[in-house]
Amino acid sequence: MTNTQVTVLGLGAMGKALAATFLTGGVSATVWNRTAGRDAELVAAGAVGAGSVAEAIDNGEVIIAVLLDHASVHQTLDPVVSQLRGKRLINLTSTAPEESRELARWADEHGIEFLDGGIMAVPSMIGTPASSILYSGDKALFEAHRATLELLGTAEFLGDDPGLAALYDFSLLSGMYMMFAGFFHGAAMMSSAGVSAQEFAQRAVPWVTAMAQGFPGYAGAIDSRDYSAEVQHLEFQQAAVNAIVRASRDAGVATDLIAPIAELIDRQIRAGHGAAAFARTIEELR
Ligand code: FVH
Repeated sequence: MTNTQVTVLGLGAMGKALAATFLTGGVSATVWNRTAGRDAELVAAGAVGAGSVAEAIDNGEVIIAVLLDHASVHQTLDPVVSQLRGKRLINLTSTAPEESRELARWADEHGIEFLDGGIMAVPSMIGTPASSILYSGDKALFEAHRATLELLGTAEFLGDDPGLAALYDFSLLSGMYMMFAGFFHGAAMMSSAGVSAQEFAQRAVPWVTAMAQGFPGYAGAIDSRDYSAEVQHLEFQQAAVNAIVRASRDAGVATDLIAPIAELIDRQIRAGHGAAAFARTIEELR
């Protein structure tokens, strides 16, 4: 139990999960949502339901914004900026790194302490050991409220750059989206043979899990820029990916997802790197 007075702005699926977890952990929480009436369960569980953003901010020492996006954070906080002076603002809204940095500058200009966070969890995971939240920005703010933040999930401070947590968040999410899209592509191919997505998933989970073990090896090549390869060089990968493109077409599956990977490999080969390792395709991206 901590004695911090927390205010949660935004009672979507995530805001509700955060507020409920604070209450379960014995933290006093005031809650507010743009659309009225979404606080009923939380109020029944002990939260103070604020009738306005201004009232919600007045009640809180630490203000947590968990809104839709960067624009909604400004739409909510700009009108009450003078009241935020001297308060501590933690932004858990998914904002792009530059947007988090902009919020940090805005907060600084108005005398508001600011910490940004990236939630690496879905609402049902909040408050469980599977939940992790990455933070960056004001370290003193993080340390002062670490115990409260730990109620939500593992709390990790990454550095002073207020955009760093969001950069990690969005980089991890990019991997997630491409992984899911890869699964959809494979499932579409398998459906051409009447295999259900459920059946395909049974094989895809252990396969992708095993393949993820290759990340550290790729990372070593990327960090050192040593792309020498004894086997499975880019010309080998080109043949493999082109075969997947053909197999996709034969199965009547659109190549929108796989074709760009073939294109990255082709460009590297055209640039004279056919004997290099697959990891060299990162040079087409950065
Ligand atoms: N849900 C998840 O799995 C992910 C996990 C990782 C982090 N994200 C981010 O968390 C932010 C909130 O997500 P959410 O799941 O709570 O989202 P919704 O259920 O759609 O609720 C959105 C809330 O934002 C309010 N809102 C929207 N626009 C405005 C605005 N212009 N001014 C004030 N509030 C606004 C909305 O209010 P209302 O529509 O009920 O009036 C909801 O409270 C988000 O950044 C995720 O990317 C969640």
